[in-house]
Amino acid sequence: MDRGSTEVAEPWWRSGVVYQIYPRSFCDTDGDGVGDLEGIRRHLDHLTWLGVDALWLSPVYPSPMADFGYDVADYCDIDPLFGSLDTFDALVAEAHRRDLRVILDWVPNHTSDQHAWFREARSGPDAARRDWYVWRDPGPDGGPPNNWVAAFSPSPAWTLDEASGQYYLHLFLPEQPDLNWANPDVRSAMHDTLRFWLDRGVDGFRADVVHCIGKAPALDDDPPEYVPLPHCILNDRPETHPMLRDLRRLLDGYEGDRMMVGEVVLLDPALVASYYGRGDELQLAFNFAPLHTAWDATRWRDVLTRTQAELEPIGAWPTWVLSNHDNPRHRTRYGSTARARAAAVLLLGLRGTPFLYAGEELGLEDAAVPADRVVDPGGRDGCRAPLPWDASEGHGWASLDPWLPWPPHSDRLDVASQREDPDSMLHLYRRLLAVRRGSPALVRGDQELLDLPEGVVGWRRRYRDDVRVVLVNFTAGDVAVPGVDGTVEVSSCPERRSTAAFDATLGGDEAVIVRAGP
Ligand code: TEU
Repeated sequence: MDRGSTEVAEPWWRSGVVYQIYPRSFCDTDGDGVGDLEGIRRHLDHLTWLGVDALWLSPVYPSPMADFGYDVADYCDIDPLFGSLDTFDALVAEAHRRDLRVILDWVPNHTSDQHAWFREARSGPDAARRDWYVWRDPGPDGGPPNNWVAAFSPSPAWTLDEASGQYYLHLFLPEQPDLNWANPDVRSAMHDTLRFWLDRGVDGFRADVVHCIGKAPALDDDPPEYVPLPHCILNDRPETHPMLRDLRRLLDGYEGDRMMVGEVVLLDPALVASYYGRGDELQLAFNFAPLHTAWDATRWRDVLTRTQAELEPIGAWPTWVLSNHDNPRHRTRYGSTARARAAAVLLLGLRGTPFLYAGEELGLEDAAVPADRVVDPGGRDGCRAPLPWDASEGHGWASLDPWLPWPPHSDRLDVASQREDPDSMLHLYRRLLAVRRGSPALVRGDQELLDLPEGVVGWRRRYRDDVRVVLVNFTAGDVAVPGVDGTVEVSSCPERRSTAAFDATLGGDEAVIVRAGP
């Protein structure tokens, strides 16, 4: 049988690896201390050398930056801080020339309070776009209309508009009023914003807190035992699903596998699973339970088991992410380079689409941000520290004074220094990405969790006759792992020679990919 002819090509968002760029922190070329689109364009070679398939840009739209771009003032333009539509087009064209897909962050749940829509809505109860946002009269005690709590600080998700005496809803900052997706004009205007970028050639979107767009019509109180959890991590409504089906139809109307990965901040894989619909809602949804799982074999086995049990039966393709711009980096959370290296093997050995966060391939830790340099209302500055490109004082940035302090050890964890060192974290990621790309089992194979000694989690990936076993030792000491035969294709441990037969022992905090068979 000619196997080649029976292969069905996987869409890129299933077979590929996505690299998240936080544009403010990637590379500054104009000397204002903030990264820009030109800085991304100049470093596309880093991404192709590394071997990722797509880049996701955190928001680059015009914004007052109350939430560093997640407060969008205009969905159809680029903030001058980052460049222009022309520099954006040039970036997409160059990325595509290198076979890199580009996905944009799309922020559907809320706009900036400086968006023209909200300025108009706020002008009075009779404003044409009043109902584009969520307004309510005060509650019976004159306070907020319900008990919902905003993110970032335990304060009400409502702000009183003195002029009209009504409150408006914001699940995040008061500068981020929630759009009213129950209004068909809002849905249609937001669909237009997607078309604007799809027509420009972007390959898809990461949809910010997309599980929040549908809200209970009565805006009922959250159960008192959940307060003061922010409402954004509780909102899980049937109203959202038809909205997602509309978005899916819109994307499917375009050529070329356009996709949407939804940020679903519900920490239970069973809840996340529902956002894939019956294959007619999100193509991908983030699953953050693993990101919040400590370096512990029992907990990891549990979260892998639950994820597989929820997603596999419905044919939903998983996603894996250990770091992003909202959480301490996993190098910082896990506390050692050895663990961060093992985590890289784990992340790239799982069935599903991995998302890397710029700088994790360097093993960066969070920056220590002194009190007088804190800028984020959500306390997330540490993981947003700038990326060091070389060991010089300015680390390849056009300004010596970037908007946040450098992360620790920037003069040895920089890209240029690590490229010189074959044992570096950077080379480990590159090797893992190459090994993954070269193995149908790792890209598209099934996944079976193995019964292994305490402290070790592992799984077998298989596609036809291609087989890999991934083993992760979550303990600090050696563990014997009998019964896995084959050659070590990659190890997190620089001391272990790859291409050697697996000797049935894992070192402390070591992870390996074993290629089964001789
Ligand atoms: O984040 C959603 C969200 O709820 C969080 O991850 C949030 O950062 C965390 O709960 C704070 O502890 C998304 C974006 O990723 C984030 O950067 C934005 O601030 C937020 O939405 C609002 O748009």
